[in-house]
Amino acid sequence: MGLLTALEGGHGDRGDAVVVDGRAMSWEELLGAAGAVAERVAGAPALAVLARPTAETVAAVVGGLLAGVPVVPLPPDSGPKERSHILRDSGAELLAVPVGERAEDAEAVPVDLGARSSGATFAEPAPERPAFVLYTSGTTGAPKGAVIPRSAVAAGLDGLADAWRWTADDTLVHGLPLFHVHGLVLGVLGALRTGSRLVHTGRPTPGAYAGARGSLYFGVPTVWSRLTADGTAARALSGARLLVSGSAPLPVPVFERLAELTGHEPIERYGMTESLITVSTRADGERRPGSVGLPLDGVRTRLVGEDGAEVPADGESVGELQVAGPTLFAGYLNRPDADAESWTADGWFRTGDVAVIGADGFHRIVGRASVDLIKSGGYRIGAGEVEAALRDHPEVADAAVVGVPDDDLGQAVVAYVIPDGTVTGEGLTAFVAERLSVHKRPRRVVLVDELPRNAMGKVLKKQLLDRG
Ligand code: MLC
Ligand code: AMP
Repeated sequence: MGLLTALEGGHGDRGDAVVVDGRAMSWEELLGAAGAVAERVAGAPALAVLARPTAETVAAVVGGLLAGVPVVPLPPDSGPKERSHILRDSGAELLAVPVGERAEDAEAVPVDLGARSSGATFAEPAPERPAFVLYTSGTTGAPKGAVIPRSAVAAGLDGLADAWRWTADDTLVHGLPLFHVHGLVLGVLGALRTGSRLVHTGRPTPGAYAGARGSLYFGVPTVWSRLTADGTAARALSGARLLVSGSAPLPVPVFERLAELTGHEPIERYGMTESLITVSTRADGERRPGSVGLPLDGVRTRLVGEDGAEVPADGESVGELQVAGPTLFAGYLNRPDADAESWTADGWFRTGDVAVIGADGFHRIVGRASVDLIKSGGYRIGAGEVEAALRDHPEVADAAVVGVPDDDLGQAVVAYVIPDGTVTGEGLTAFVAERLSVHKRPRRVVLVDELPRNAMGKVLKKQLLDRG
């Protein structure tokens, strides 16, 4: 059986199995449109998909997966610098776009929701074949392509179905972007594998969540925190079965307020692009504020100290979280250097997150090893990539970017810039937004005469963070 077991299993008679931003499709329609894409792209080395939150995006992704062609989601707002990097690095010459749209830098594959496949069938690709190449930020440089095997997607989704008792009886609701693990792998493929109905709300606003009448809701902490600020919308979720938070730490007050307003203690789960979801609290278990719970079925975790020795799971000792198991990616595309840094000699993946594990196995994420990976609204943003974009400006002498604690976004991107001319903060924000995805632009630019540095010349980001 294929990756999208329920979809391919032919439960085709539900008229609104997938609703994206108001556009409803039955599974039969989805399979028809996706089948036409699959016939068009079969044999290609990769298929980039312009990943707007639309039904066309879902059909294009499913088409690539049916044909066994690795799918490369392209953030729809990525500026030319980021976009050309993703297309070039992934080797994707085809770009799926809604029918009638053109693509200037790739061969357009038109996605037509009215199309029907000619009925060609495709052999199920080998489990080790890549399902996706997902571009994700490191601390420096351009985003890296994480190669995600089909077997990892299958294992990850089955682990979550088990932990969350996620079945075809659920209606999944979310409004997250369709180019990351959360919104795309869990939020679309999870529904098509378990057979649950999917309602994608276009944007993850409190009003849209309240109106969607789902049983299972996904959100990043910013979404949950904004929902709790709207008591009426939050109370509308009291009829749901499960609220799930992830992609960044859920503040304890938001957990508590959500429980108070909806009657549901949220599930918190932890993961990464590279590992998919590895740790979660369970539908039938304790949901502890500030804790991400237990490893999913088949996943192994350990904590390692700075000296390389394993740290005890005693609820107090802190170490870098390392993970192993069937949900892990195969490596970074074209980046043996990044692979060498990320994998240990004995085959564990170094998450870069710092954690504590209790004697009862519960995991608590306490921070990140590097200040240069920022999480803002659940988006992962590399300080180095934003700094490089700022330095491309002719009137910037130097720049340092930090993630400042922020009640709404978790962290906000703040840039300290030494100007070399008359440039303004606003001008620089717009300059970054034109080059990279818009969520990477600084929320605030502080113009300074110099940056604090240590004797080696390295910028002291801790000092910048202390300035706020
Ligand atoms: C934003 N705006 C700015 C700005 N930044 N304007 C000027 N300067 C800036 N620096 C604008 C926006 O364009 C928007 O305008 C308005 O301000 C509000 O922006 P916002 O505060 O960013 O809110 P919003 O756009 O609503 O975004 C919040 C959010 C979003 C939570 C919806 O951050 C989001 O979708 N996050 C999800 C990220 C995600 O899915 N991560 C998963 C990674 S996978 P306008 O005009 O548009 O209103 C992963 C693995 C795992 O992590 O574990 O899941
Ligand atoms: P990404 O690659 O965008 O998927 O981001 C992965 C990172 O998000 C992880 O390395 C963590 O730092 C962070 N993250 C995801 N889920 C959680 C969570 N529940 N609590 C804390 N951090 C999280």
